[in-house]
Amino acid sequence: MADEPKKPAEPPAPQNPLRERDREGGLATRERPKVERPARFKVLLFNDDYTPMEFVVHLLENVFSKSPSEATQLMLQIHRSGMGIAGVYVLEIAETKVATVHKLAEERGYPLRAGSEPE
Ligand code: TYC
Repeated sequence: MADEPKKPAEPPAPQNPLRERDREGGLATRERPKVERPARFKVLLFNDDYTPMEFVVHLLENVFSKSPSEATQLMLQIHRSGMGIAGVYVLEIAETKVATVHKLAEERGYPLRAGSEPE
């Protein structure tokens, strides 16, 4: 066998790509994993001529967690202007609130309408 020149030993391969990236990035420059804030949706309540004011106040207190005075003021704002924002939520919660309003109103025979739209 001919004498081959000895190659210097290769450094061990990185055990996994993550560790290699950590070493290169260093603590100060490491990327922060981006966590998106989930989209938010306004739940709107619409005025009508038939739903009793007390029922709307009751919903605003019990479905939308308003205080009695907030609920009364918001109901009057909807009554006067035609529409108001009952709350702002992530999509699934907003849709559930809308469905709850429609269910409770329909149970009483009231035509109250709610809807949701992106903030
Ligand atoms: N306009 C209704 C009335 O006079 C009260 C009302 C307020 C209804 C707000 C719906 O979203 C509403 N009885």
